[in-house]
Amino acid sequence: MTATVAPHEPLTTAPPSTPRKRWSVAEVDALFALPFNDLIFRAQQVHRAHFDANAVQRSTLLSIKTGGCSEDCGYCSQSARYDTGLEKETLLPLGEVLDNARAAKAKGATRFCMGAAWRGPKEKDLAPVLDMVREVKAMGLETCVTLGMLKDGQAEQLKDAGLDYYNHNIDTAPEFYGQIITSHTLQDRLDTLDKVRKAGINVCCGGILGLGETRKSRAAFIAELANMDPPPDSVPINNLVQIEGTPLGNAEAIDPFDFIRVVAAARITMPESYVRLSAGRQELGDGFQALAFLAGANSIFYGERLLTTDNPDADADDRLFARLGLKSA
Ligand code: SAM
Ligand code: DTB
Ligand code: SF4
Repeated sequence: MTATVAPHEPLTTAPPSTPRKRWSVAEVDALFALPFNDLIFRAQQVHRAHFDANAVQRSTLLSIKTGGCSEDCGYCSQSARYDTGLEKETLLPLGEVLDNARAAKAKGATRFCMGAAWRGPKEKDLAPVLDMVREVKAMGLETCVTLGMLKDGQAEQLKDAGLDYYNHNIDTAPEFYGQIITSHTLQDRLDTLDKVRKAGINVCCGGILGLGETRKSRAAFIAELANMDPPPDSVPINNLVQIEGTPLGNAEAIDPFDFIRVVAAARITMPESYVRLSAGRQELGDGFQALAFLAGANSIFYGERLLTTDNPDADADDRLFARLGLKSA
């Protein structure tokens, strides 16, 4: 006699997993409509349920290949299409990268992020970057690179070299993307993110505010990130650094309270992700940075330079951390 299994009988004893909440654009927009204090309170509650509220992770950035990029991202100093006065450089030698990584570690950074102004790496470009990843990892730092779009197999090579994070931003709302960038599509970016995730590398993905986007577009941008399955491990929120010579060189700056609202919405919708207060921190000043930490930001770029623009000095950040009682994550 053959045993029969009832069709409804569960195949395993594991409890059914609860599906993750999907965020509609309207729901994120409703967060933006809350009174500021109510929104910050909600963000703090979520933050404290998932993280040490006084710990902030620090990553140091280095531009390993500056300028001359083929892409037309309307905010970027490194696009070859705009005259921003930036000199195109070749890939930095390994020794110089390692000197920078060593200094970043000595200063207290726990992750070292290497950025290249490429549409994506060619095979010959990737080999020296793999050496950088291997050697930086061997120093006891977490590794991150941002190299543009990846071809099949490249993410696996990076993973094998010891890469912990790949940064690749969706930058803005799906419906607004084509007004900022035309040389590649949002789908191209999503395809690379998929390759990164499948290779077992942590995803760092966020975007920029202050591009002239509407409040609704900000909501759509956050919903797009939050509905990724899983959401990015790290979510950089950049405040546009206006670069003379780019199409967005004269863009109207975002109201800093609205910037903080987006940080809070990122925290509420992506409770387990690190939310990074990224470019434009200098311009925010100490008070708004403190508000961003209160709203759930728990990561920063640390060190006097971003890629091509200035960031607060590490010593100034140390003083701010001391004044706020913040510690390293
Ligand atoms: N080429 C690679 C790419 O596009 O992914 C890596 C470098 S690119 C400069 C990384 C990110 O920096 C962009 O996606 C954007 O979010 C941010 N970024 C670039 N220029 C910026 C600016 N002027 N202000 C704020 N963020 C900026
Ligand atoms: C991210 O989201 N912000 C960083 C990092 N990822 C690579 C870059 C910010 C660049 C700011 C403008 C500049 O310095 O060129
Ligand atoms: Fe190139 Fe990246 Fe700048 Fe776009 S954001 S122009 S892809 S370096």
